[in-house]
Amino acid sequence: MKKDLIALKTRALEDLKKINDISGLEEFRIKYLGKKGLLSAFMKNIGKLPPEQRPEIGKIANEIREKITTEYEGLKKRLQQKEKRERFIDVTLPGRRHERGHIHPITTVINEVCEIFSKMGFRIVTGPEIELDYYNFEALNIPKDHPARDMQDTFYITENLLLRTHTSPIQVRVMEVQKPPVAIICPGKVYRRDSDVSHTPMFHQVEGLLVDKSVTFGDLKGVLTLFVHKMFGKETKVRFRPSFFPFTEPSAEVDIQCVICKGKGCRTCGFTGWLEILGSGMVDPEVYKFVGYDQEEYTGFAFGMGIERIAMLKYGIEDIQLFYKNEMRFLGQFL
Ligand code: 2NM
Repeated sequence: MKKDLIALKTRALEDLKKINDISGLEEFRIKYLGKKGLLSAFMKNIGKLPPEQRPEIGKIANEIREKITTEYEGLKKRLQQKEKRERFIDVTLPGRRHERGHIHPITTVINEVCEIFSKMGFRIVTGPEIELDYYNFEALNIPKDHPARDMQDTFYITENLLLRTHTSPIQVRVMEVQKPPVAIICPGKVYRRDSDVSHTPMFHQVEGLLVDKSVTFGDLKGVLTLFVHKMFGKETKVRFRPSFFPFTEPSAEVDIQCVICKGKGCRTCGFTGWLEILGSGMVDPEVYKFVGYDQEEYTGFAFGMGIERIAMLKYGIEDIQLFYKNEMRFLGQFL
């Protein structure tokens, strides 16, 4: 009996050590100290002992109950204090800072380009990113077997529906419903199926179109030279280099003197001293057939540029992927 009591005490104190919350402690109380608990069961059995043993065993039992109760109360107090500490809110702690939002550098460059052309009288027009094959290719004189239509470049949704690969379809849509004079500037997202270190599957373009009576290649050169001077500074040298697009004839690519090495030759300009910044040309009369313009009455020029490229040159950024990683240490430089 005495041995059993000592064993019970040891077991109780061991159990108590393992308890780390109030609900565990309540289980302990019921098991050992409760009315139907182990200690009460012992106490009831004392009456069955021979009378000469009762006082000694009774005394030990009482001492053990007191010891367990004291330990139980002590742990209860400590656990209650711990819970209180965990609920406590320190109102003097500084709040968590939230970054203030700002305009993305690509948006800033789009806005700058659009403002320059706005001031020259161009109207800003946007259009759908999901386009018909007809507006993205057909009406732009890009034939069915042209490499630009290849599955490798275009995200097709169905046979006739695709993600636009340039913003020119906006211009076709405008020409369909508005007769000249037309002077529009069309910013937006475009999609192409190439992604490697120097390409992203989505990027931004701004394209422009001006059609009227007697618009010349001289007008194209004048407008685009003015744009370059406003965008990169009046001292920036410009050159027009013959090129080819299915929707313009003649076509020209516009280069500026390298903004990094000032024309001396460096890694950025491939040691040519020049950087290509946009494509342009006189709108091919074939395009006018699709929109119902009289080729004898009207001429016009169009141009297009990739905004990421302009932004990289303007800010000296080497990695195009940085625009889309949402790293605040990068984006935070353009507040
Ligand atoms: C470019 C380069 C040259 C262009 C042509 C047209 C349209 F609709 F008038 F035919 N829009 N955009 C064009 C011309 C775009 O981007 C490099």
